[in-house]
Amino acid sequence: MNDVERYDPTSFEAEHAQRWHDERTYSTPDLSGEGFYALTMFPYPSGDLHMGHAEIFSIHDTLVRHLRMTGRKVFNPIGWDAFGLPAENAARNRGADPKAWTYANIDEQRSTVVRLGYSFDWDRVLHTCDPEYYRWTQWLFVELFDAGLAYRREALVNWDPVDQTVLANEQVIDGRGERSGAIVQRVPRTQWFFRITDYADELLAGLDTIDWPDRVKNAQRNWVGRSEGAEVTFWTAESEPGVGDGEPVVVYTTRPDTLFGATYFVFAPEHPLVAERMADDADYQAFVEQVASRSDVERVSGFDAAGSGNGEDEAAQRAGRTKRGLRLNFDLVNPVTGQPVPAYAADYVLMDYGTGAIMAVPAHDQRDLDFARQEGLDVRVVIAPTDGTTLDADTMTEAYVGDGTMVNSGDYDGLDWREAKQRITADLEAQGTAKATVNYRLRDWLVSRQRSWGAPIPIVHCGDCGQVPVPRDQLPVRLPDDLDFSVAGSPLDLHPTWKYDVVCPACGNEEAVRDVDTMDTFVDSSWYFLRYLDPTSDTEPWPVDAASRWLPADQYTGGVEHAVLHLLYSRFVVKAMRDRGHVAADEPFQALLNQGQVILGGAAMSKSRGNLVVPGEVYETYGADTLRGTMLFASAPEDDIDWADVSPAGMHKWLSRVWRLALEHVARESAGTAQDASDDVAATLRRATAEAIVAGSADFESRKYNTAIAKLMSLTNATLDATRGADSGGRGGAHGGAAVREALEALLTMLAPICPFITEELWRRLGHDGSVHDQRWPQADTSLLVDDEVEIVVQVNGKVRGRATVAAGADRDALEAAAREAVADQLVDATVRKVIVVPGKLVNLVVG
Ligand code: ANZ
Ligand code: ZN
Repeated sequence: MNDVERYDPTSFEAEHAQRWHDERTYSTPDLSGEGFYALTMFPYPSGDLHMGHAEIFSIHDTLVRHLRMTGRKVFNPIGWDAFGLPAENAARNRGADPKAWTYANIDEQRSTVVRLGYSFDWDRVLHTCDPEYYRWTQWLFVELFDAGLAYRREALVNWDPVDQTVLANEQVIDGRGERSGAIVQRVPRTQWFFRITDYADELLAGLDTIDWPDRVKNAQRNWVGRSEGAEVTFWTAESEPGVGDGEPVVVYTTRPDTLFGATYFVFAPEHPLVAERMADDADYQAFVEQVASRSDVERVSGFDAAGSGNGEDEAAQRAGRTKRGLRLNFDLVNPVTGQPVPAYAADYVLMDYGTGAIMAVPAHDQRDLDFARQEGLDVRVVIAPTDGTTLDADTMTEAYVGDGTMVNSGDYDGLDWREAKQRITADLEAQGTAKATVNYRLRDWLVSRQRSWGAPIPIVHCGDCGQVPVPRDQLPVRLPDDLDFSVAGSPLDLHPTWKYDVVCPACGNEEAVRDVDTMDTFVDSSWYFLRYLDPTSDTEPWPVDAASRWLPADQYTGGVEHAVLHLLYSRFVVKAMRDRGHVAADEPFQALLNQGQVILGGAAMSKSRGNLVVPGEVYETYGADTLRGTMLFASAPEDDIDWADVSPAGMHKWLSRVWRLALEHVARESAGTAQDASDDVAATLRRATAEAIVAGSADFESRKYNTAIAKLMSLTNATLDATRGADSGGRGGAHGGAAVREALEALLTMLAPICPFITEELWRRLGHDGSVHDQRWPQADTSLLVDDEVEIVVQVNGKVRGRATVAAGADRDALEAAAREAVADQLVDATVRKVIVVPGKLVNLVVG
């Protein structure tokens, strides 16, 4: 039969897509009761969708459609993360209106999302740049301000000289601005912060309650960076060395046990005591200036961002590592040895961590050892390795950081270092020279940006009242429409009237001015999943009841590049809002799935490298189903996809076979030639169908969509075999009736979440009125799976009298029942006195 219609997805895909969109097929109008909150990271509208979006949405949509078919009520919203720098850059470089640019990109992305059949809830769309949205972002700021969790202070901040803005630490990568690539400078500025550090312990503890990939949890743990140690007091050595003579200097150390090995002492260059004592020293002034041009990351790693290329091996990196230091004009006294040790300023000690000063233990800290070798300073081993090797203080180049016992440490010699850590801390605490402390690497979240395409910070600065939040009922503080992006600096700040056009909300002072900064776009995205619950409300940011029922979202899908920032900020915001009574949940996202990347020929795709594949190329040629199927067949969701290794043509070919198989069957049915196949052929196919359902369902449950597809391909072949076998088997043109239809319907329902269009179309062609997407997930007839059965021997009084077929793993009672049935005729007049069962093998009935 060759005359069935060819598979041409363009003839029906767009139509189904538009219908699903226009009829709001996948809306969840009613958020009462329980359900599954399926959340995917909302896109940034910088142009049309790219392959990364297509991948994550294909994975996410398959997950969602499968859940719906298993009977879950699923809430699956989408929106756009629409504020941000690219719009502003388009305005600056090309004179575009940032608002028009943004909404045009959203329209383009939205129509692609619709065209690809992603089953989002189109009734609850939000854009973070809508005043109806950012009104509530500002409300969030005011809430945090009222709670004492938003505050303003002068700080050394990361200044990006190209983008002309302050960056959060998180946005500085290897000393460079995340977006611009410019070397970031440290400059003092007054900025707004959110007090995320208040939640440091809870942000750590909460990680144990959520189902996220370990690498993401570890990234968060490292970012929070909790360490236990002690603050130990040293004294400056004045004319006569001795404890207590000079000024106290407190250091933070995680290893008080190594105190006897502290052979020198290092201050952050900006440390006030150093600034005071070295005020007249020209070398010092030059040194401080030099250090100011380096970012924290460069300072700690010892690399210049300008010089560090990726791909250098470790040895080359080590060789290139420099610690810039300066000998100071005083010494300090080690409180346990009573000996004076030289003091240095060095850039690898940061001012805003711990106390800004350290005791240096070169034998057991690599940074200290590198510096000691560079400056020719003493090295003293105080921990002897557990494995019995001996460290040579004069020649060692690797600091020893492993386990061991104390040496060269007076009364503490012989103790395990952990024990010594406790005792030394306790002893020094008793003397008043130490205090056990906990430290965090986490810093407060710097949220102000000197940008104009963002949510304005809703604060008025009044000469009399200070910082006054704009009252909630006067929000939003709107962005003006007539910003001039050709100015150097912040267009919002330089707007002729905007910041002056306000009076103090508290006292009416007409001299008051608006805050001219906008919020980091990570603030916008730290709460959008709450707003989805009712994105049009103008009375509240989100409904507290629904939020408490739907949060944490059951599943979040998105890129691992958000392992720290977005995910940590969202967790903080939910916890802070919970403490203000606005939501009951402790966490925003219960489970997290990070998709792999789509790369090409082993490298990241990029426009500048000229190796960019865009979704349009694929779906215009082969259809959306082929794009989706190719994405999911290429790898497990978590693994990267190299587009050079995949075959949309191959996927398209398989879908064409499915198409043909279904239409040929329909033709046979209407021609009346679709009699049942021979018993053997039908039984084989029915069994293949049951197997595919069992194995395929397990793959869907565990999200191994690639192997699920492989099973559906096998089922396609089995179905083809059945129809061919019938053709050639000479059984009177039996082309497969019921068994073939059963196989086809199972195939289509299981393929529906992955390839929603072809399955919808064929479902109709098979004569169904409703949508395949409203079908229940197929159930296998497990009685057909005879592999799961075993044959046992039945004995009567030790002699073999029969055999029985039982389910593998059947229990004693089932085995006995099967055995009695198998030899029922011999038991008629007998009484069974004893039953001996060898599971899976034999039942012996002892009668008498
Ligand atoms: C002595 C020592 C001996 C240290 C040793 C480590 C190993 P975490 O775990 O990250 O908190 N440190 C303290 N303040 C610092 C600063 N402002 N800038 C740079 N380094 C600083 O690291 C704590 C350790 O980092 C501290 O413990 C200190 O070095 C150093 F075998 O003190 B340690
Ligand atoms: Zn005032």
